[in-house]
Amino acid sequence: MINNKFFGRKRPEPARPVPPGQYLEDGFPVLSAGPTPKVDTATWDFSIEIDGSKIGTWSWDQLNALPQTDIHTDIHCVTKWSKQDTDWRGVTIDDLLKDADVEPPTGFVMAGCDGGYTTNVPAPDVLNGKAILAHTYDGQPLAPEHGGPVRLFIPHLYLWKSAKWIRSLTFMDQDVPGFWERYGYHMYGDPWREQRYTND
Ligand SMILES: Nc1nc2c(c(=O)[nH]1)N[C@H]1C(S)=C(S)[C@@H](COP(=O)(O)O)O[C@H]1N2
Ligand SMILES: [Mo]
Repeated sequence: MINNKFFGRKRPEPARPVPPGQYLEDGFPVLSAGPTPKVDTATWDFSIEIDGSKIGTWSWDQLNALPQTDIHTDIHCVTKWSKQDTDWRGVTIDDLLKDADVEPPTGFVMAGCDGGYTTNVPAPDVLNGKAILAHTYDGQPLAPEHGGPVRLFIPHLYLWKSAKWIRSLTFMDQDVPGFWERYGYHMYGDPWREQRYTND
């Protein structure tokens, strides 16, 4: 067998197609708009608001006591790198809503984070197992620079929608632009339709 290493370091071969305009990355680049905040799991909490009312707040221990969901998937950053076969563990938004005993909301949702970052997605895109609050990556606690202790993870959209250091989800009727969306990033961000910027 001919070993790729013989020819020097190469970009990995895709195990399956990557979205248009993307290349494969085998490292895990860090992209943050500001410094990595210090988040203490002893005081951390996460809350969900629907139409102006807080329907639930969870501590770190409460989050970990809920059913845990594993996601094995590819991830796609708008800066054009994709990474295949990544492993994440966390709690689905469905299980949080079930725990709060509320019906799945409609409309849109804004993610809020320590450090002030925000990002918006339609409500259905965080329901039906499509998104988790991730606390584990590749079997290890999620590193602070990648959003640990807890980040939102929405793998079917560009990674800027996966808000690091998440503290809240706010469901509402209107689709309001978040941090990067206000600077011209797409309101939805489907990598397979190459929705990078506002008019894509
Ligand atoms: N809170 C917060 N979440 C964030 C960001 C950020 O700056 N702050 N950057 C976003 C962007 S633009 C990308 S591409 C991904 C990068 O995630 P990574 O650093 O784990 O690769 O996080 C997203 N989530
Ligand atoms: Mo990004």
